Amino acid sequence: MKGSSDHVLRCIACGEAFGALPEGYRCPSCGDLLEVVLRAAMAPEGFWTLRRGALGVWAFRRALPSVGREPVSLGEGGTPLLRVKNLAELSPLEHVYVKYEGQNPTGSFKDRGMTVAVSLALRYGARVLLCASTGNTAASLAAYAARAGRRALVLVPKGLVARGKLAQAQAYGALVVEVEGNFDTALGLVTRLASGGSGLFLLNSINPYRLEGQKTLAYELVLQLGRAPDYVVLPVGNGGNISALWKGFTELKAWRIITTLPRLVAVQAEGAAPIAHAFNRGLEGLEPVAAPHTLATAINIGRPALWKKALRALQESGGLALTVSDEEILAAKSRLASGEGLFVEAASAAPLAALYRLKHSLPRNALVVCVATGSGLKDRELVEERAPQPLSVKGEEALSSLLKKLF
Ligand code: AN7
Repeated sequence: MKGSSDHVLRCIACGEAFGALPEGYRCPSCGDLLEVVLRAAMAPEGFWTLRRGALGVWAFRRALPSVGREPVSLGEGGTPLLRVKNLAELSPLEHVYVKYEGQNPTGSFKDRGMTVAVSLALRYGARVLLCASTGNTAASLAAYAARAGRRALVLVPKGLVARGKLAQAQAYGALVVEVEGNFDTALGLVTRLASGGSGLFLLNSINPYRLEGQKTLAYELVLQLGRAPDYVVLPVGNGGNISALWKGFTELKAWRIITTLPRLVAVQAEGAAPIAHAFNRGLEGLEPVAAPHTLATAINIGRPALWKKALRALQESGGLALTVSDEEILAAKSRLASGEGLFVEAASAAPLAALYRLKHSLPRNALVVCVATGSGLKDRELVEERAPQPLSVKGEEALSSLLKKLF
């Protein structure tokens, strides 16, 4: 395998550095997670001039590992940041925004990481691209593999993934294999498959190149707001996105582009909340949830591979972690759609559900961003199962009298 000389991969525990991804994607000495450390920095002037152009992951290529060729891209990033206008129930909070990541090419934030990691996979000579997934990573990997002209293999836990996400991955030409067990079982399987010189390249977020792409979410927020937010609230599953966001913000601070850092608020579903529990217990370590369950299937993860990076992000940012029930998630999902025109998937509504709980404990003038990680078209069945029968009328007269009653 071959890396590029503009970065090293450093172990988050023992600090040992490597020129390229080692076998197994973890530190060969101590087994812990790796992170990308770039040799170059971004100058503040260079950063702020980006405000004038179109946003997107590759607008920040100077802060990304070099891919040495045209990136494998579908136009990811550059998603809208929308101010919440109509949700009066968020009062007294005055400045709540939603970063709508559902607008990415395959409908979730995963595309930010996949464009970078798949581009690097080619540099590493990958033949087959591989991941385990609760759905969105699968769809994203499949799309970028298609774009790169590579085959994709995804393992998903049987019966625990939104049907539309599987169909989407299959439409892009991926081989989708269901396995007995949960996401954690599938991730264990792919991690073993990807080692041993198999030519299978792993694209789950233990692959630190994924997080490089995903950190651009932080960059975009700062460009869109002109400053760092005070709080960023996001759903947490495997812990990749929160780690990536924190990396992005801390880089901007180190480069003196921002002067303050946000507090990160991790939201998990009650039935799958090992990170929230570990953080709130005081960081003694992770106690995995053996049989996680939530209807927000995207975040139905009991043994998050990136728990250490996620806890570090929470601790360093002075953040918060909380759990919300499936009922609260569904209620928030419905309010975002009917109140703001934002149709998000269940996991992506968890931050709003959390804000309902937190609204009296945050400063009322705090600048708060909720990350809406995926589109509502992703788990349509949740809505379809609960939708009322449409009214039905026969003829124009019946329609007129119905409308008179309603409007
Ligand atoms: C919509 O697709 O893990 O904490 O395999 O799809 O970075 O795991 C999805 C995760 C939040 C949690 N929101 O992010 C997968 C997968 C949505 C998601 C998360 C996921 P991480």
